[in-house]
Amino acid sequence: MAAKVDLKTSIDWKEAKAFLKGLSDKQREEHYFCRDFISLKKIPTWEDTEAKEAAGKEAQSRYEVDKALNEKISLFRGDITKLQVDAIVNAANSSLMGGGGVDGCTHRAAGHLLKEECRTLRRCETGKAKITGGYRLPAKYVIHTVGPIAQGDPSPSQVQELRSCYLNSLQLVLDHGIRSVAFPCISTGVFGYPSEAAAEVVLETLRGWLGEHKDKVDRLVICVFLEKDEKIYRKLLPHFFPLA
Ligand code: AR6
Repeated sequence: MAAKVDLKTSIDWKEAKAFLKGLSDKQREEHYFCRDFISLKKIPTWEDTEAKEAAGKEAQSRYEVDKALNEKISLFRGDITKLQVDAIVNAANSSLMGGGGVDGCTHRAAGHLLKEECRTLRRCETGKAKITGGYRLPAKYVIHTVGPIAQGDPSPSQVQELRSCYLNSLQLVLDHGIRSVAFPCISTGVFGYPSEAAAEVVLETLRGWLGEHKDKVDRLVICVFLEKDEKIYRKLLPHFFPLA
């Protein structure tokens, strides 16, 4: 067994990554940045959501009811860095060297080794995605994607770039055998993409992708941070993931 590595003081991200890979899920918990992490079991699926009663009885859905898909999607409001899922997605900038918003939170929580690994990835273009370890996060991986900067009405190419952020992240999910992944509301903070327009793109993209790949994942979590985003998703989800 590899010698124990202290993730707070280590300067070698490769060694730390190899060390974490050799640990069981239980053993990894000792290295998390927080104790109040939230396991996947504690995140209700859309099928089990307490909003079910109220959820869009009157909503005109564009899709058929599909219980299997409703069991694979969740809406969760809170800090994405606390989620014990296989991967969290980070709304990064093209330098991949950290910043504010969810990017700042992710780097603070994962610790300094995340930046060391990101440095080796060089840059990331808008709409593309790159993957690293999660280090001190409860998530094993971080998928870094760069959303479009859209102050005001997004152009057709910005819509496409936002869609690509989700699809390219999901491609990495498949490539790495990741079974659960949480997404923040990419581009809707500092990058200024209107929240409701973004949610439409996100839900259409996730519904389409899940329709094709549902057997390859256990859960896609939409992690909102702000109350206004929670309201938007509660309103729109029944249109894309109708409940019986
Ligand atoms: N957990 C979940 N969501 C969060 C968290 C958190 N801990 N913190 C913020 N959010 P933003 P962007 C939400 O600005 O618009 C950075 O400086 C937030 O409420 O983080 O893609 C990068 O380095 C919002 O809904 O990302 C880039 O330069 C969403 O995350 C730039 O910001 C996205 O807001 C990227 O801008």
